Amino acid sequence: MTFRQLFDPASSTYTYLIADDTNHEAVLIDSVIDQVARDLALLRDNGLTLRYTLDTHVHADHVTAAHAIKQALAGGAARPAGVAAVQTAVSRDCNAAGYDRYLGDGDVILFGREEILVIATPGHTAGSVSFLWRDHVFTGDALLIGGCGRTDFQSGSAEALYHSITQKLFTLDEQVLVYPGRDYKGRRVSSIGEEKLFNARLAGKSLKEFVAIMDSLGPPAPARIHEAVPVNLVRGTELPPALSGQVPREAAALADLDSISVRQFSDEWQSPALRRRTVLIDVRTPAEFAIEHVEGAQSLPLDQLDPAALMARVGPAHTVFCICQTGTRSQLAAARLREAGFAQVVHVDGGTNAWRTAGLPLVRASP
Ligand SMILES: N[C@@H](CCC(=O)N[C@@H](CS)C(=O)NCC(=O)O)C(=O)O
Ligand SMILES: [Fe+2]
Repeated sequence: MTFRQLFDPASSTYTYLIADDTNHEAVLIDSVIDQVARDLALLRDNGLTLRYTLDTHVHADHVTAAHAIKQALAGGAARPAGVAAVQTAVSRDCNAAGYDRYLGDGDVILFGREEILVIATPGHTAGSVSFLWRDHVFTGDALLIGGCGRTDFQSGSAEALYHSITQKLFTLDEQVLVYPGRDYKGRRVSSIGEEKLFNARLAGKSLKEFVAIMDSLGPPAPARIHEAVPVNLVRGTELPPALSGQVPREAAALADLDSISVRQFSDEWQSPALRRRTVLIDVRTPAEFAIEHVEGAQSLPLDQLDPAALMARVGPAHTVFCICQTGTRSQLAAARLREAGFAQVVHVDGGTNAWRTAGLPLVRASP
């Protein structure tokens, strides 16, 4: 077995390489775009065949190298018959486009004779997962050494993170080694037992205390967030030329988006006066919309969103509310609409999932 913990100094994030000894198949976890050359050299020098690039979540501070590495390897020597291509994989709850495989809790990733179990650990982002391999758990930005990821963007939730850590990660054997997605102090590895005892945010803390700690943080946004999130959501760096020109402008618009909680929006949405000067667009796929949606929402899937057509229909003075499943796609849609000249665009934080969790009514397809 080959195992490497690799560091990207610019983002202070870790990438992990695991390879099986029997057939030399490998996986990379949380690769970083600035380190593609390093990772490709490591694979080549160790005679490894990459099977998967796994992302623990949609990163906010760096661009994933998943798609670029896949592209680089596809351009290399022809694969021997029977050797599978690299697959990019991320949780389906990230709502990121362009991956080959969308993961859910309990899924298993196979390479050589090794296996990795996917554990959904939402909270830092709604789509964050951890990967359990042998006695190693790769926790991304959910559980960090002595701390945890922030919960103030990307549909993060302190409550969800508390449950993910205390009810899922902390129920693993105390000997399991914790390999985090980042560390700013050079710490490389911890264990479940150590984190249960010493983690400053979680050890001995109630949910209420943890939420109060997370609410008090107010950290500045990651320096690269407005580049990283839109790019990671839309296909790493493999953006089609038509879209790549748009990303920086969308990213700028993402910087000052307005958001509204599901409860507040549901209250305001009752008002007929508000509805006359407002439109609620649901940017999920028609299939998702058909299953359940907020009453009065109009289905306008993100990949068909034409801001100019919407403006011609409703006028630039209309307030546009955007909703999706978790609050990720709605931010992208809102940024595009802002960029196109709508004066007031608001995305509904947490999307239809948060709406349902809050016990608010949804229009459902009849069984
Ligand atoms: N200074 C960093 C901050 C990055 C940041 O906020 N990272 C998020 C994860 S995407 C986090 O939760 N960091 C944990 C921490 O700061 O303790 C940057 O600008 O990139
Ligand atoms: Fe993160």
